[in-house]
Amino acid sequence: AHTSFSSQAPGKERTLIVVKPDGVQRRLVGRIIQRFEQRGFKMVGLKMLQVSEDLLSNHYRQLRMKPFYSDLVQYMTSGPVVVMAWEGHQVIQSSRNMVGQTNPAEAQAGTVRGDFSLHVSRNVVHASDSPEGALRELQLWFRGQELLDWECIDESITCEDD
Ligand code: IDP
Repeated sequence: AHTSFSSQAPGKERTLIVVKPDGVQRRLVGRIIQRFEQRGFKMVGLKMLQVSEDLLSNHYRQLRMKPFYSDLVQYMTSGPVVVMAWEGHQVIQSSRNMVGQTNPAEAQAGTVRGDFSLHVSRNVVHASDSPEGALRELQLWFRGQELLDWECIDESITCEDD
């Protein structure tokens, strides 16, 4: 195994998914992982941690001026989170679709937020929103050695080489 945060290779796109403290408290981690596995994506990194305010202020640096920012920091540091890196064909866009709209009231049924949450300030999960965001966030949350390159035996069946 060797390190890589992103790759230009087709089918090798990577994204960051975080189960937020409410998702961990409510024991939703397994069900969220299951959705990504069943879709056909490959887990390439996984850990549980207590987020520092430093990491969070970097992660959410575009939101520092928002009125809800201090509540967001309190929420995100209220307990452990589970951080994952997932790889696969167009995983960044697909996982945004699987996670649903930021406000659970607007999230479609069938999405994580649409199925498991009610309120925008307790929306269970984070997913990177763009290739630039995914690269930046994977580098922020993981060390290179924590991301693994491995072959999954069904890859040639779930995804044709582009
Ligand atoms: P995203 O998580 O869907 O990418 P962002 O706009 O980047 O949405 O917001 C980051 C997080 O900040 C949201 O997931 C949510 O936890 C929180 N947040 C966003 N808007 C509000 C709000 O209006 N009130 C409270 N919390 C919010």
